Amino acid sequence: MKEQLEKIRREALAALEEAQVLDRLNDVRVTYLGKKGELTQLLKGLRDVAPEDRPAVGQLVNETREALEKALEERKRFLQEKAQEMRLESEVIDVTLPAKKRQMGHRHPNQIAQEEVERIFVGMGYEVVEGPEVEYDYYNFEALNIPKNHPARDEQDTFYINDNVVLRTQTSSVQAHVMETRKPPIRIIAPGRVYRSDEVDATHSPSFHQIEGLVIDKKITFADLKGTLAEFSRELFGPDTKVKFRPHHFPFTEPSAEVDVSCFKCGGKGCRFCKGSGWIEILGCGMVHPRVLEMSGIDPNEYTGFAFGVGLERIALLKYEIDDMRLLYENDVRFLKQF
Ligand code: 2U9
Repeated sequence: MKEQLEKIRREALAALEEAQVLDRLNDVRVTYLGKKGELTQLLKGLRDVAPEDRPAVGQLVNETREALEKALEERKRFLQEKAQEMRLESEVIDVTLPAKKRQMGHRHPNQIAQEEVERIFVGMGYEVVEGPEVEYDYYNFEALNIPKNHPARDEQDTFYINDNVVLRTQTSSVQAHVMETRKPPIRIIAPGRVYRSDEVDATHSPSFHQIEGLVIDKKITFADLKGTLAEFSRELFGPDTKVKFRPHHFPFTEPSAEVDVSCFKCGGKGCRFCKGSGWIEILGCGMVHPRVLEMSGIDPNEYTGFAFGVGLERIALLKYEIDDMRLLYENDVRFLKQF
């Protein structure tokens, strides 16, 4: 039995020595020290040993078990340390390597144009208001004096969600909400994305951006409108900019006008940029139609107001001399970072 014990001890120690990974150590423990392990089996044979020899043999078995357990623990610690060392070595960071270059983002030309227009009007005391892009037909059309049978309702122009809900075609819907919920004086601008069922080309897109403005108070006149938009044009295109108001028609304003600014490339003499005319069209405007005021619960005998609308893409294209609107939507960083 003594020899058997010696043999187990030798074999077990050799197996431990050979074990290179922690999992293997467990196999060795099960083989020699486990419930059905070799040492346990040997212990069962103790009953065949002469009673007088049992204490000595028993002690020998225990010594062997203790020795193996100790060796197992030591090997375990050794393998754990080795694994830790290997992990640290593989995870080492070379702090001397050059850092990855971080790509800086860039404001989109539309965003730059929007912030510029906002800055000018906020400077004149306007408040910036936003509203939903999915809108009730009522706020997008009816409240702006565009009833169901109006030609401006041409189905071609609008994305309908259902009979009563549309993707807004203008941010005027935001102003219609404000008029309904607030009392004058009102002085707001509403920037945002709008949708029209247009084919994509160099000057059209089914989704573009506007800023619309609305002022309502007692004694607001067309002179206030002219002064405000002339000041806006000078801020945006330079102090020598002249403005020209051409009569126009919008259902929500009366009278209505389109505004041209003197060409900021040639100063109004006429060049390729302004197609020889000396003028560039930039926005539409007018005095808020009395029926629009009435529909929102504002008395047109007491209050008057003016409104205007600017296409932001148009401003961005003009300011940066970009000749194709599609470039604004392709998200090519090489293009966008020029502005
Ligand atoms: C209310 C009443 C009237 C907003 C206005 C325009 C004229 C206009 C265009 C500019 C270029 C749309 O993006 S565009 O195609 N807009 O010409 N917008 S007056 O009139 C309003 C707004 C709100 C309650």
